[in-house]
Amino acid sequence: MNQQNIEKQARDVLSQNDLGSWTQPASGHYPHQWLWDSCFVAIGLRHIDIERAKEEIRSLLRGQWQNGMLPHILFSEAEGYHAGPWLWRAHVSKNAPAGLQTSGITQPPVIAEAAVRIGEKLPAKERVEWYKEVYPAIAAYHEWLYRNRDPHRTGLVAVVHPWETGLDNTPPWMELLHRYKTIFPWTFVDKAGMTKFIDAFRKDTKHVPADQRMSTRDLYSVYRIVKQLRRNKYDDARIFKKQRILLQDLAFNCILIRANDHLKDMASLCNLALPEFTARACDRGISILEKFWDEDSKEYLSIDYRTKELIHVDSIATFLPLYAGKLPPDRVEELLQHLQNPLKFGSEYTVPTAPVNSKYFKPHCYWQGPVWINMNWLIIDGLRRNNRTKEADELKASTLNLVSGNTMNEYYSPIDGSPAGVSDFSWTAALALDLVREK
Ligand code: 2M8
Repeated sequence: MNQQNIEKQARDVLSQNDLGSWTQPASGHYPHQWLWDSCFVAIGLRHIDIERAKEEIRSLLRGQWQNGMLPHILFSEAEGYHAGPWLWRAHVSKNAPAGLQTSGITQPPVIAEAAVRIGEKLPAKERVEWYKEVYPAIAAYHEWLYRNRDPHRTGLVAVVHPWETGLDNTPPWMELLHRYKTIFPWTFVDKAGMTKFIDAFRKDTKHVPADQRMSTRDLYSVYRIVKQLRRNKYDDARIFKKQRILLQDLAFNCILIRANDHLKDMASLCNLALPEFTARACDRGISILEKFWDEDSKEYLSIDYRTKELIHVDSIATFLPLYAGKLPPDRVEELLQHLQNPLKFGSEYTVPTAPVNSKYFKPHCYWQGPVWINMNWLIIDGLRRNNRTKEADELKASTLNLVSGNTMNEYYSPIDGSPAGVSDFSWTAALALDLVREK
């Protein structure tokens, strides 16, 4: 592995995608600002330009809604993106910000992690100033999540759209989606040979081959959920009353639990109080993850909010409890068995986003198989904090090898390591850089 080569490539990709105070995930295909992408970008940028890394976070906060939500996309003027402002029409909500177009949903709450990683690089006095600057907005965001997305106070938050998980077509979500019939007459469309005609309207497959993305049918179901959210004016109380599909997503909750720890550290350093619901979540810590544990398969799984049942479809999310906090050693062992099992997640290039024996597995299809660098980064961090240094080092080395022999792509095949998705992808660059610089 050539660390200098990685660093050079990473800097080039980041500067190419830098639009002044924020970074697009990739030019052409993703010309707007995404919530968790910018957080990962800031984690990498802190090594080359700490002030610019702060700007990346500040620019995300421009989009905060009045109720505390941080939207998953902040739109620029660029056109051509398949789910642009016209789809969301976020202004139907009284909470949407003025003077800026955003989506109406959120994404995994990595922002406290990014703020703290930047803070670690600052001298003590500046660190306190930095935390004081961003803490109120991030605390309001966590509080919104617990207040609005956990109406029955279960301790777990629910997501209202697959894009909120960041793992767009992750198997558990698609499983839920397929359980319900759509009104659209797909069977007729298929039989009449009209699918190709409908495919032609897709904008999301302009820069990547269609077989690397969701099926047209799934994509239209996903758009339909946006339409429902819009009709409910992005009002969580209405959405929780009416919407059929809601998911207590494992990955999202693990990231939030880790983020709560970071928020707590920021608060204590600045002598600030945690808001009510977030403080309660901090006290509960990772004990709440027991709800996700399936004793039969010895895996963590997501929960269908409506039926309260585990969804028996596994995905890479099963490893994110390692990132959430310190697990009992026997649990860590169980997870490592899955990680190293060649029939599941122990593919030639790890970690696949769906196990190779899953009915959903496709080596090049988005979040149903390919290796994504942000997922590896979270798992490496989790392994370290669970005292599995050897396994963390191995995964770090294989991740950097994958990137260094290739271009910085959106994702890679777990079978042969070939790069796929869009090229020159920002978080691949930023997190590879962070892994290279990790002490
Ligand atoms: C992908 O998601 C967007 C919708 O948000 C899309 O498919 O158009 C996902 O990979 C998501 O995790 C990521 O944040 C976004 C931008 O990179 O692209």
